[in-house]
Amino acid sequence: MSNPSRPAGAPEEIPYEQEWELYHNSFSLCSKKLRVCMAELGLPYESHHIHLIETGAYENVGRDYLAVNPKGLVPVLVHRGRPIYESHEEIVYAARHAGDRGRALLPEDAALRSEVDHWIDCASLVGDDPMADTHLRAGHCIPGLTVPIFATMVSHIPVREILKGLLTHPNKERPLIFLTLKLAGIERLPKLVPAMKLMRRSLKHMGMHLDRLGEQLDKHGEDWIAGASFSLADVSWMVILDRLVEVDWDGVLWGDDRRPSVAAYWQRLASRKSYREQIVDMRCEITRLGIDEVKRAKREHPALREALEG
Ligand SMILES: N[C@@H](CCC(=O)N[C@@H](CS)C(=O)NCC(=O)O)C(=O)O
Repeated sequence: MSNPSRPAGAPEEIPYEQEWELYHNSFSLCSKKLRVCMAELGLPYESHHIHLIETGAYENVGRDYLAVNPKGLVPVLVHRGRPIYESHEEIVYAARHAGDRGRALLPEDAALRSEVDHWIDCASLVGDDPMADTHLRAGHCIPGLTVPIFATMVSHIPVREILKGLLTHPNKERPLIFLTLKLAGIERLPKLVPAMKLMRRSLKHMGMHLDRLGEQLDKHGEDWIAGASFSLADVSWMVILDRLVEVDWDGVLWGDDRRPSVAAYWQRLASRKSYREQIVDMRCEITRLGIDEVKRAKREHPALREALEG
């Protein structure tokens, strides 16, 4: 099988001990997608947790990890030493190597498969600018909608750690954004005009994607995106909806009887064992604090709530 998304300079082989190994981060949405996928497929793997600055340190741009992914991005899935890049391709690769369970999550029937592919794609972060084209992909709405929790999480990271990224991170924009969020704090988010613009656009477009998701669920009236069977499309959307809940967007997007099919779908996703074990139980302390602090800031500063939710 070809490996089309191998970044320039990436290795063809990585030293390994287990058939499957996963380089991932507890908070990263794409990493959660892989953890849930591997659990649903019943594939055990060796875990290599890599810190990003939002969880405490720029481990992803250290020499050791750049030897795994020269772009410094997680997740990377390694199969018998062969690295696979891009989470939406990694989950398909893993399913293809997981026998009957893989065929259940990635149907062979052509019509069903193209439906699953469509919903995987819509939930993906593709290309070098995953904040562009928010109208095309729900996944591209996620960076903008994550800003409030970035602001609370980064309040627990020392300035000196964030500054290190100016020397080491290949994308200097990232440390600068985190520094700005650290100095402003969540209360002053409404004053950060470009961030607010991105957030509002992302919220509007996420609403449109969720409308389509609701229509898809209503079309067949079954539990999951492609019908009665849980598939990789649901894995991909579990992590999208989880992120919206983490950042307290669920009320505005599917609370108070808005989008009831999406609300019911979320309840089904959240009650899966893979969700509990691979997402909830693996949240780090900084994320747990960040979740509470977004809610508290919105309670204590009605102007902030108004600016975010409009
Ligand atoms: N298209 C890639 C996106 C990977 C990506 O953007 N990963 C983020 C976390 S979700 C990351 O590693 N960010 C760290 C950084 O940019 O420093 C995929 O789907 O795997």
